[in-house]
Amino acid sequence: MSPPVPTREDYYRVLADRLPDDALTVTSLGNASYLWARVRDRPENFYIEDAMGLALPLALGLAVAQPGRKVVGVEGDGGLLMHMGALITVGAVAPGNLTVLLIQNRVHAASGGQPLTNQNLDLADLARSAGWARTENVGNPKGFRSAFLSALEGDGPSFLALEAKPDVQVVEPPEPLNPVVIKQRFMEAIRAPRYVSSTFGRGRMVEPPPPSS
Ligand SMILES: Cc1ncc(C[n+]2csc(CCOP(=O)(O)OP(=O)(O)O)c2C)c(N)n1
Repeated sequence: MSPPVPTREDYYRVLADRLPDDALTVTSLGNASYLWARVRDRPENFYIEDAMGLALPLALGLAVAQPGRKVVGVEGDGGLLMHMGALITVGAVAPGNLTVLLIQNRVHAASGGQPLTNQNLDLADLARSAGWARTENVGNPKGFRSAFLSALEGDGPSFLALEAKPDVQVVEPPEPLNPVVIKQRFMEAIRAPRYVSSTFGRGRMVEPPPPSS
């Protein structure tokens, strides 16, 4: 009998256990974010709502902007297929501090479980040919634990495709995710400068105030 396919939560438990305190996470829409908010909510989490396939490009931008921190992006396989160009761009930019966890459930879970256009792609192989430094297909939480530690210790970008059971049932986040609040909380946590616009595009970047003691 073949071993049971792990759930997204099985992997998230390992992630919560092993994530460095100052690491940034970007999670894709649906349960990718709702469940992560339940397992380990923190200001350094950026939860995406609705925009499919944008966890990877956003994580790439953060990794480049914050080279001193580890950045972990969680993307869905449907989202990756929709925005395949991002896979190629990461390979070209090659930020060493970026790790992407691909939840490979082979369906569009958050919209009801429709099968992917192609359920048999070896996405880790695609990432490898695009120039990612580390790529691995992972089938269980134990394998994930060691692959994730190696990814954190070594130079990336790392792409770990995690074989997971589809979770069509929507998980309730601890509270409704408000995109504006999520963005502001995240920007404060990473002390990101704020863009203040003015007429005719002459905006300026404003440094955040010093942290209150
Ligand atoms: C551009 C776009 N197209 C379609 C949708 C509708 N939609 C919401 S979730 C989803 C499926 C996401 O699948 P996947 O990225 O594989 O993540 P999973 O839910 O399986 O973890 C779809 C098609 C959307 N939000 N955005």
